[in-house]
Amino acid sequence: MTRASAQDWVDDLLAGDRRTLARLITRVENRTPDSHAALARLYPHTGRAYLVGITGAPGTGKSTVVNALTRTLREREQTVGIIAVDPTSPFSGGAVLGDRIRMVDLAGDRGVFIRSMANRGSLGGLAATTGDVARVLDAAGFDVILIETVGAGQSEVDIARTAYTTIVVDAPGMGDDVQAIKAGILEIADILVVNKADRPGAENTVRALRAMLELGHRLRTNLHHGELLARPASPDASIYDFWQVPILKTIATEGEGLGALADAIERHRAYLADSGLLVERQRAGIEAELAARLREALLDQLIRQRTPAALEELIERVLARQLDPGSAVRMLMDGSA
Ligand SMILES: Nc1nc2c(ncn2[C@@H]2O[C@H](COP(=O)(O)OP(=O)(O)OP(=O)(O)O)[C@@H](O)[C@H]2O)c(=O)[nH]1
Ligand SMILES: [Mg+2]
Repeated sequence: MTRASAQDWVDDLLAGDRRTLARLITRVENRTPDSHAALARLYPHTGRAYLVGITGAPGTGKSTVVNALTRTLREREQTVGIIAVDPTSPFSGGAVLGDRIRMVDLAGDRGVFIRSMANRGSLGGLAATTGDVARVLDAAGFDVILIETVGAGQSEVDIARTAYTTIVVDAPGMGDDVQAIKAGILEIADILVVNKADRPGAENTVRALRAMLELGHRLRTNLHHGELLARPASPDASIYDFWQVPILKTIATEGEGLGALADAIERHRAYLADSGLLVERQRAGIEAELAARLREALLDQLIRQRTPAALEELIERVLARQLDPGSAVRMLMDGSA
């Protein structure tokens, strides 16, 4: 893609061409050097879409919730872009086919675009790529972008966090009362969903989640008081922290409870906009993204400047206790290694 053709691609994308959309996403996903020009050109056309993250333990029904929520949003005349970040299979190294099969019934609708992304290798890179794919969908004019990740680790939680509203999905009968707690993702939930409410134990899951929320809220309140006492003049955004995380029950396979979920997303969106927190979240997101990209670029650059043998030698010296890891890094930085 030359600079001129990057402009053509972006023009076609803005004009609503679906083939261009799919091809551009593939290039962005593969991080081809020429996709950077297209991303730079389409960036001024982004910032209109509303980003919603859906995360939770494996098998809680995230994809089914995304599917059913998409139907509800379509009934409300909103267009929906979906990014499903699949866990890497240690065997195939590819995307989980099941997601595509379950979501295929949405595929005929021009107001919906679904992209499955395999999580190959670096998760830090995946977070950046997911953000870029979301920007392509944003520029293409989708009203809402749903990003599904398995809440299995910090990096995947970070991906969900790039969204403005984060939904954490739990379900009864997952072998543990509250699966979400184990992954430490409760803190990032703006909305909690107990899916599979048709199953026994749904009420217990709701109760357990409510107890965890109340405990977390008390801890946070104490912390805020501590901060406020220490820095009374600080215009801390936490004074706006009065969003009550709703716990909603859904039966995604039956499409039940999805209207209430769509309403909750709308309420949270209004809350973020009115409190000024939306801009805060966006600014924090940009800061985190710049830091992550810089870290990756610098690491890349430093490693590319050296031969594998030189790095190997450095590792051997650290292993032999001739050099400590901190000094090894300083030598890499100042070029003496
Ligand atoms: N009984 C019942 N089953 C459901 C419900 N929602 C989803 N399921 C089933 O739960 C299983 C897992 O659903 P998925 O939507 O693939 O779950 P997921 O969280 O996306 O799974 P991963 O992406 O693999 O982590 C499927 O067999 C669904 O049919 C529900 O509300 N009730
Ligand atoms: Mg899924």
